[in-house]
Amino acid sequence: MIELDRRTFIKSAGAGGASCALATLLPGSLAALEQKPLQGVGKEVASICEMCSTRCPISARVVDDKNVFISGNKAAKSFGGKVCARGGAGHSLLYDPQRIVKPLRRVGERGEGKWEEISWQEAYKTIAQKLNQIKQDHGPEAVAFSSKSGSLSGHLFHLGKAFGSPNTFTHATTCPGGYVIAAKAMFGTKVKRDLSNSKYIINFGHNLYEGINMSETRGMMKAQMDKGAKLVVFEPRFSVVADKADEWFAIRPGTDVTVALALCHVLIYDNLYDKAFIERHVEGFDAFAKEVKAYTPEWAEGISDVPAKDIRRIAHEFAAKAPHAVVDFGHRATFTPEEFEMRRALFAANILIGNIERKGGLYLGKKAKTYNKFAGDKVAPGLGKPGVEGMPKPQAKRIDQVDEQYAMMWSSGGIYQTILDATLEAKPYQLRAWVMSRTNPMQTMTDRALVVETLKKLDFVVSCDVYISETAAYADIILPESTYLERDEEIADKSGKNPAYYVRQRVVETIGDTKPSWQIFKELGHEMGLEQYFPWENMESLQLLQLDRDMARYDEIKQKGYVSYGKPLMLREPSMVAAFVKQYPNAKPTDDDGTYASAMSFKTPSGKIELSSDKVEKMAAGRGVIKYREVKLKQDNELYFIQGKVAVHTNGATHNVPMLANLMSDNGVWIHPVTAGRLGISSGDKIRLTSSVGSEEGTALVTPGIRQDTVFAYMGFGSKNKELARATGKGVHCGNLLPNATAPVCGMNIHTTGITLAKI
Ligand SMILES: Nc1nc2c(c(=O)[nH]1)N[C@H]1C(S)=C(S)[C@@H](COP(=O)(O)OP(=O)(O)OC[C@H]3O[C@@H](n4cnc5c(=O)[nH]c(N)nc54)[C@H](O)[C@@H]3O)O[C@H]1N2
Ligand SMILES: Nc1nc2c(c(=O)[nH]1)N[C@H]1C(S)=C(S)[C@@H](COP(=O)(O)OP(=O)(O)OC[C@H]3O[C@@H](n4cnc5c(=O)[nH]c(N)nc54)[C@H](O)[C@@H]3O)O[C@H]1N2
Ligand code: SF4
Ligand SMILES: [Mo]
Repeated sequence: MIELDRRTFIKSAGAGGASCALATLLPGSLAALEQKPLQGVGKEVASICEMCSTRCPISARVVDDKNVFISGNKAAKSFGGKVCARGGAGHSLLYDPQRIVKPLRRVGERGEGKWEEISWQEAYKTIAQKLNQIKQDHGPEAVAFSSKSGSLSGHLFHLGKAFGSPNTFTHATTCPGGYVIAAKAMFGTKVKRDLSNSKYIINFGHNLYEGINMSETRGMMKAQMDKGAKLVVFEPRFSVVADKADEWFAIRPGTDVTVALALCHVLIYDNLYDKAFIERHVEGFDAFAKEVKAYTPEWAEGISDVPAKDIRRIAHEFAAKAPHAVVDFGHRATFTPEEFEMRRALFAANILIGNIERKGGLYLGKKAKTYNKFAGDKVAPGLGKPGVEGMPKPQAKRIDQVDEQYAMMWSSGGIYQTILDATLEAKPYQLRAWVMSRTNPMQTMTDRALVVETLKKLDFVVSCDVYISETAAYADIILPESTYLERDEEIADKSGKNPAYYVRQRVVETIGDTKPSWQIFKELGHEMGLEQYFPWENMESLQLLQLDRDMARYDEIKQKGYVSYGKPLMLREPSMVAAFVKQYPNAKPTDDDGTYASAMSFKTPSGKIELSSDKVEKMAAGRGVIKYREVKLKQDNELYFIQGKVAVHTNGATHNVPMLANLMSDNGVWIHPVTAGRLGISSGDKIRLTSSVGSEEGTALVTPGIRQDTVFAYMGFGSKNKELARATGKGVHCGNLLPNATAPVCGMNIHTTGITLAKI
């Protein structure tokens, strides 16, 4: 057993080679193993990146037995054969001496940093005994399972369901929940944006040039650089997207909904909207138009600080480029408690100009089944979902389904932060254990102190990670997962305008005693006596089940890594439909106008797009029609505190990856010169940020690129556990300043709050 006390930590962190010195002390870390040459498994292996959950297709090879060179998979055209800086740094994670490569058991208090190495068998046995005991005493629902979505969450949740618990959670309410629930309410399903073909893009704080998604980022670059698209950005600070925009408006945080509604007001009352489209495909227009009457640009200016004349002009410019224009509905949807209304208002502006299934607008994903139906032919093979018969039906209700208004939340997403309420206040019943994988809520949920309290109160906590993350530091057992470069996973659907599949494949032989998620949770399932629910032998047998044992297809996807079928199709785009019909002789006959408009259907109660919704009204009275409600995000004497992504780090995940930590290890706090002057603060000064729940020390970065009433910090910094040595204590910990609050209907965890600032 090795104890890492604060003095040892500071001593080693102060030295030049700090990270290695510390790592040699850490039990279960890679540094403890003999460093052998890297063994690749093939010359060039097509796989999938996991440096962030965008999961871009990559191609990787081992160079000189000691490094992995990663580039984009050229077969995936929209990704341009490229990776971002984080994607290129995968080898730095793989070979990091501080990575954990042995299961660990806590031997001190939670969070104290005392660990011992144990065998996998011992880890499984301990977890199985603990969880089965809790199940026997309190029912399976007393255990929550959480993971960032992806292959890993699939396997963890399968275990959770086999165990009988309904309580499975992804990061949904800290990220996409707002726009996904808004899309479900309006379109009945998720929608995508066709940025690359857009001639006019209106962007509300979607910073694609730092919050990177290779395909969308490149799409927007292409639109701007090759096609001369105009980009208008509403953002409280001068982000990189704002810097590359034609126009930037420093909007007041949390007030985007007013500008979006005012754009809709102008589109409707200046007669700029697509009446034919509305008549044919949209329900609830009249109620919406009536509500929006009061939401004039002048009204919006008073709340958002965006000049009314600009809102009016932008609405006209936007409509002039219709339908090849788009209001980007954003990604991280946690700016305001009114996220549901805000994201619906952004969708509404798109619906009004009829850009649905048009180039440069919004569209629905075309998976094999849909695509083949239109082609009248089996153009793309499907992908099987190997299921297991007789899975137990959970007896208890989910902890987040206490109120009808949250009924649209999908069950493998869930309202993540309700784990805190259920543990601390037994609301709606007592949680007793939390099994998590690839998630670091201590950084990425809100109110760090509350998360600590929750983890301390639980009877049992398991974390599966590649590091002793800030959250894993409070676990009883840590399971070391192999990095993505060392593991195989299922074939995944990557369909966009046409069907596509891709697959993660192991690039190098496993280093250390780590395992992939599918194996960890299967083996744990066996130990828990649930082996009947895990009939597959290994990943290869799972993949073959997905492919209906088609060996030719198996070989193709393993060789290419990414396979797409057919031509891009947007149902209302005449040129695309014409090319499609030409290609497929049995294709469904088109309408008279040469499109598939009449075949467009939506999974809403009316089968149409619902601008206003009876279903929503029944779930949450007063919300059937999109409406503005005032919110108070800060006290009058406070400043808004907002956050965002930085290009060289991912969420609460990469701050200890050596190469990326070297690039950036601190997050200066952006403050406007007028605000800084008033408080006597200069760039480089040590400052204190204080909110209703926490206080953080940081370094000032005085810049005119932010509103006077707002401060900004990149998220994910300032880790407080000593094991994450390269990140510990560096910068402001955003989650420590944010109170835990939940938005209506979509359940989002809110990331904007009020703070006061002072020079130290
Ligand atoms: N390099 C990098 N790329 C990533 C990630 C990463 O961590 N690092 N994470 C990935 C993930 S998980 C996601 S969800 C996406 C997220 O991508 P984005 O949605 O772009 O995420 P953020 O950078 O968190 O937020 C965008 C911007 O919103 C601004 N903002 C804050 N409050 C408001 C407001 O009230 N109104 C407006 N209009 N703007 C506001 C912030 O200043 C920030 O610049 O990025 C993905 N790509
Ligand atoms: N204050 C504030 N909070 C935020 C945000 C913000 O902007 N501000 N952004 C939000 C957004 S958009 C998102 S998506 C969430 C993300 O929050 P989370 O879902 O918590 O995910 P990450 O922070 O991306 O990664 C979590 C953990 O995954 C581990 N990990 C990395 N690779 C692997 C692997 O291959 N296997 C396993 N088992 N573990 C691995 C990392 O070490 C890390 O500890 O955070 C949200 N929280
Ligand atoms: S955006 Fe970058 S880090 Fe994220 S998956 Fe793609 S290449 Fe990897
Ligand atoms: Mo996210």
